[in-house]
Amino acid sequence: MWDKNKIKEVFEQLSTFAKYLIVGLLAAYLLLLLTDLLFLKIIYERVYQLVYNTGGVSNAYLIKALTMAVTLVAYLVIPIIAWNFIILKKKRFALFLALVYCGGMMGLFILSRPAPDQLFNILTGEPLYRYYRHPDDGHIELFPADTLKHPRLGVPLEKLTLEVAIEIEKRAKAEKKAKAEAEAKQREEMIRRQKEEEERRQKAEAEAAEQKRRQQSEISETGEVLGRTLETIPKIIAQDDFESGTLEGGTGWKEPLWIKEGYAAAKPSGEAKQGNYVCIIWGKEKGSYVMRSVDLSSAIRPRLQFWAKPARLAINVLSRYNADYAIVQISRDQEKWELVNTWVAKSYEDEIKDYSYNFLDFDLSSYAGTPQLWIKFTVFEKSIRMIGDDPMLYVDNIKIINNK
Ligand SMILES: [Ca+2]
Repeated sequence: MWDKNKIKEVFEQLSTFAKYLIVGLLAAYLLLLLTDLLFLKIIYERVYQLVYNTGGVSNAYLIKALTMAVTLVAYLVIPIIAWNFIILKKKRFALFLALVYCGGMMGLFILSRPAPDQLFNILTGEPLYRYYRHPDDGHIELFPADTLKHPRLGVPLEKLTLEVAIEIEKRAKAEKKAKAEAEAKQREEMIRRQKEEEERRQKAEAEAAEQKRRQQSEISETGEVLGRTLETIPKIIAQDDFESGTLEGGTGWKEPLWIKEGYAAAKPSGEAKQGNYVCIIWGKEKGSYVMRSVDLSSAIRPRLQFWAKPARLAINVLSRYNADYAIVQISRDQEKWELVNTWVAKSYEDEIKDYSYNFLDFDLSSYAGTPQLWIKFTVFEKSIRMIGDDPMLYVDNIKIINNK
């Protein structure tokens, strides 16, 4: 029944068909591979654009790495989705997928906003915005590319073009420049105002100082102020309270110590008027003294103030005109002396008399301007003593002050 030749012929025909089939299958497989590659490319590009648009990653290599990772995951997951969702139609899987999809879209919505200053899709060159040009001032307003009409005016929006984009850039630059100029001008204005304010303040201060100076000049009868303010003038010009326990203490004097003749010392004593030490001068016939000088060239109505008391002043038993005495003097030149105070014995009883301290407050106004004024405490022994101590003068807490 079966001709050998016929069988051979059919077999040959089948063989030819099989050849076409194999070639066809191969071609289909290649096509499938190509489609797969295209699919991969599309996913890659999409993901690249998304990653770039997030603006969070700016380095090109990082973007590529991230893109490749996401692409690979998408490439592997999409067939699983297709199999379970499209072919098997699993309901739970569909629900899960829908939820993931919604979440993913929300995430993408946030991530897919264009990077700052980005107007076009960097891969496709498609504009990311539509625009509206305001007819009054030519001002260009941008909206996301999926906004078709102006939200306030309702007019249709145009797709962004290269020309408009360049115009926007130019306008932005001009605005930036104008803003910088305005800010610089504002700064200059502020500096100028501060300067003016400072000048005004200085002028007011100078005027106030001048007024004060004038007032003080009026107060000062002798006119020693000469433009100085009272605050800068010290109250105390010189002082010594002898608490150093030596004749080298005190402040403000021209000399480092009290110049001494005869017997004198700063002594610890219960007789001190102030503190524990007092200056004691023991008299001798030609006079024992301490003296020191002070500069009054810039003093204002100066005063000499101190505490003093004599002790054991006696009268001469042979001459009623001779008696111990103590004096305080001042002088410009150590030749002409002005007497500040005198203590002199007047009776026999004076020798044993318990003298009390005197506070002496002597006006030195007529010596203001004197570059050197000497102050001298002297004790003379004029009595003839058989027994007992010399006459003495206690001096404590000497001050030369400005009487402002
Ligand atoms: Ca003292």
